[in-house]
Amino acid sequence: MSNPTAYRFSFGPWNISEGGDPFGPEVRSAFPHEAKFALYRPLGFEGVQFHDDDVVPGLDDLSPEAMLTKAGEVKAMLANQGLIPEFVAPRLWFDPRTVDGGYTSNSAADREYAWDRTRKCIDIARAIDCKAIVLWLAREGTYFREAKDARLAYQRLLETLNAMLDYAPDIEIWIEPKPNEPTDLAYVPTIGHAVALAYASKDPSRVKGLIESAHALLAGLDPSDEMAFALAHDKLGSVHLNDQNGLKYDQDKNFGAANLRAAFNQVRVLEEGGYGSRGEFIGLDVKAVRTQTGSPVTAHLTNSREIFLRLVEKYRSMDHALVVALRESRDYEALELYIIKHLLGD
Ligand code: 3MF
Ligand code: MG
Repeated sequence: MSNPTAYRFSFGPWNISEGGDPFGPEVRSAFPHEAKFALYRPLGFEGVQFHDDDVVPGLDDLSPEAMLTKAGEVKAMLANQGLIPEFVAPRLWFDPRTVDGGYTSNSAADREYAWDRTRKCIDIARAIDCKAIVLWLAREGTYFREAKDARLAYQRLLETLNAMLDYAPDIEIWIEPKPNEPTDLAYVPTIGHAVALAYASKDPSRVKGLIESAHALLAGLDPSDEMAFALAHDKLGSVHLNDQNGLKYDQDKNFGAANLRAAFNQVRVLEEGGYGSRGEFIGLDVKAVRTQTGSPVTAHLTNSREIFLRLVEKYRSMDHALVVALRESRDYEALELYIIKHLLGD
């Protein structure tokens, strides 16, 4: 194999959480973002995933100057810790003006808020030298399918992409698809939808996707195939590796914790597709479980990273010639047994 990829890893400050869930309050003490930055490198991570208000808390109430001053402080903090901002995502699901979605809201005033907020997000990204904007389209959907004109909603999403591309010719947009939660029915539920929007946009080379393993599973799809589809179109901007035990709430379990073979196949597809060779991050989006004590809790991050790297070793130590031969002879039973034995350490 020529020059195996040396992966770099990222996570977002929300991945070190206090354990609150819809049924109970926080169970661990809060840990400020500034203190979290110092943890990244020692834990084996160099990329930071951000929401706009992770960089500038309360940004809606600040003047543009104050917003950029705060972003400048964060840029200096990252530089001090040797960290790279991987992306900034506009948080369009907290504010009362986003109850019906942002870009697809039925209220013109709320759509205007979503666009203002998106421009601010891009300004913040530029201020911290970050070139990627992630769109997790959280509330762009409905709980009542008749509530919105879906065709119009998709047009509005496309208009937003084009407006973003015009506003900032130096950025890429990575759409993070998810089929449900917090809405019942979300627009852009799969990477296929995201890639179609990318091709329909005015600059397809700057619109890509971010695939989260659990989101693909919640759509009833195989994450490795979703990744392969994006890679085949050179549209895999990043990944959020994690796991999900069936069609439930969004669990964000540790990578490989629910289905090790599916995790192996994600690693295989990423390795085969050359993902990471241009500096793309292995992003994690894993949740700290409520039962874990201590502050901060970080084992879920280091464990997921270790599982990923162990699976990379498994892929690289596989008998690749045997796999080719078994594919050619179509002895898929033997292929499956070989893969499972290899994963078992035989
Ligand atoms: C939701 C998610 C989000 C996004 C993040 C960045 C909490 O299911 O996965 O993480 O990844 O908002 O877009
Ligand atoms: Mg995610």
